[in-house]
Amino acid sequence: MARISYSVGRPARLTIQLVGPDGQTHPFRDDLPRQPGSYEALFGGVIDGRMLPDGDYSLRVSVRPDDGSAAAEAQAALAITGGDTTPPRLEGLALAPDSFSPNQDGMGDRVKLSYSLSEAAAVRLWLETADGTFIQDILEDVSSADKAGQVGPHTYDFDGGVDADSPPPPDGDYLVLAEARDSSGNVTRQSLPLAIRQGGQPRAALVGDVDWSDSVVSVGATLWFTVTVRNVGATPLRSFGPPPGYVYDSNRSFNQRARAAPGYWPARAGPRRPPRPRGTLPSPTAPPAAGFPRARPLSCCWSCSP
Ligand SMILES: [Ca+2]
Repeated sequence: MARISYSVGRPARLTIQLVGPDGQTHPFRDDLPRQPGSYEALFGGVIDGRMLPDGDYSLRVSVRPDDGSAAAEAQAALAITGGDTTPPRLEGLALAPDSFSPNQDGMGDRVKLSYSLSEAAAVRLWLETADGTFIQDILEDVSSADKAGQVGPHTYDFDGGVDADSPPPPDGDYLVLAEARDSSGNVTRQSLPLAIRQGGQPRAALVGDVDWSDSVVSVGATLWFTVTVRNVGATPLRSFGPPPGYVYDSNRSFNQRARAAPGYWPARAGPRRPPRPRGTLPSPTAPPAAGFPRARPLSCCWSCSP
């Protein structure tokens, strides 16, 4: 690490450059404002995320006073030897899928990111808009590696923050930025597009009371109940489990049924079922009572309800 010390006698603009053996100029500080005083700058050989090649350089410090008086310049020789010019690589950086719907409805709620790091480096992933506005960091799946930043494979599981009960970023087109910085200061940055569609926090509310068929159930009889759920959020909700009208018995539970027939089933919020006289429970396969809506096809979800 080279320490560059200088003093400025009056308000001025400062520029520090390194001129290489090939005559190429590398700006280290470019026309920065400086008030009178003493300054130090530490230079590790890296400019714009890349270590300069080994060689004999000319360090040029120049100031341009704000009052328009004559500019001043000082030079010093600076040799770079044994520099690490190899940047870290995020090999196979991939994102799947490239469009998702972080809304906890069980479909397309997550994105997997993966890469293999070529050398130990500090790695950071984040989401930003197309115009470069930072949105949020994407944290590594701790189970994917013994230690962050080590050589080898790494995976990330991104849910937009919904699992932590935070609102996901608004629907739109984004970029996932991945940056790796090795101990020498070499930086690699890559980006991948990521779209968010129908993101949001699921919000449901029960409408009215649960409508029980009876308050007493004799042995072998069936207890019916009807509950109306309304989507009070801004994103689709999806139910899962057996379809409306499914009859459990003492040998079956919700979880067992869900395993036997995995998938998503429709539910519909609608007019409440009219009161049924006691002792007239319908067969599970009987048509719905008048005024009670039939189940919709499987392509429907709660948010489709009027
Ligand atoms: Ca989803």
